[in-house]
Amino acid sequence: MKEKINEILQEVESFATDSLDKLEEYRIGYLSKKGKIPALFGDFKNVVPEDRKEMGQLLNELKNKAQSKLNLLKDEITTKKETSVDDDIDLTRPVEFRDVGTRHPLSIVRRQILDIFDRIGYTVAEGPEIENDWHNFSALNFPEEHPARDMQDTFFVSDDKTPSAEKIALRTHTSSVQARVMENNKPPIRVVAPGRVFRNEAISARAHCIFHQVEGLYIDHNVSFADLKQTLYYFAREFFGEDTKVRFRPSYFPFTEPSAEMDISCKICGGKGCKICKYSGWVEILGCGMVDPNVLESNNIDSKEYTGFAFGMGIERITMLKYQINDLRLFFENDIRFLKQFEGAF
Ligand code: 2NM
Repeated sequence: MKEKINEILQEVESFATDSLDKLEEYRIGYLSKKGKIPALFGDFKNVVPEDRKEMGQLLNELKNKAQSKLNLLKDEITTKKETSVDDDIDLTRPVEFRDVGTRHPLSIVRRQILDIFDRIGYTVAEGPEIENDWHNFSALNFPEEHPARDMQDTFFVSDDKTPSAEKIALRTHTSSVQARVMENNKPPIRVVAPGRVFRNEAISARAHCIFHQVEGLYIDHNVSFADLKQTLYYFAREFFGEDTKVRFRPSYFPFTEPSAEMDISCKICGGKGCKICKYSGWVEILGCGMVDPNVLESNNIDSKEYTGFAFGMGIERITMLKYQINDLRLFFENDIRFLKQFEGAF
């Protein structure tokens, strides 16, 4: 009996396969009801009582070893199958880049704008998105009762219960950056300030509570309205094309006097009139004006010695005009089908 057990034990221990069929043969041969091991259990009744304890132990050991071998091989074979590489796959095939994003159209246009102003000597200035009342409003000649200072229009970070004496809000324009530039630099000043701004508005196809601006500021001796017009005419032609016409209409902003809005001839219909320009042949692209002497004085610049002009434009707005995008919300969704259309743009 003992010899028989050792013989089968050796067979079990030396058994190896990577085929499930062979493994099934092994199971039937050793472990099934008619297999060799149960047969040995059948012979157990013939063992003399003195040997029964030892034989019982050996038999149980054999049965356990055979069973765990079965389990082990089964595991090995099935996991190998799952992770094995199919010979039909061509490993040398180049990787296909699918659904990769692109540079965002707003980033593309921001860069184009900054580039155009860089060529005529403007540097880029940046500042905080969370701003105090002074830089966002007071230094820019916004009167104490101006509606922009209202809860309805501005997102306030501080409230009556905030321990700080300062009123803190999300900047509503990047003019706050210009205020900081004036505060810290002597003229001549020539800067553009790109950035995110925040206004408490309901989101629609035409408005969003977060959008992007580029504002410009030029301060020096003898800066005139003619300088402003020529600079912005240069910008319009560079950005929208050489055949672009411009016109200025009087307007109002707290920080400039006089103030104006600049229109360009409609790029869609060439000025003949269409839905985009509301059949006027013109579309508004920016606001501008001569910096109000109060603004210069608030920022320690002598308004008798210096004059300046400033302008501001919404990046979303002029991107929509340039690429004929009709819904502002597309800029915030990052839908790959939208972004793909700007592939290759810089
Ligand atoms: C605009 C329109 C007109 C502007 C004014 C200033 C500053 F800081 F100099 F006072 N920065 N930007 C300005 C002027 C902005 O945006 C529609």
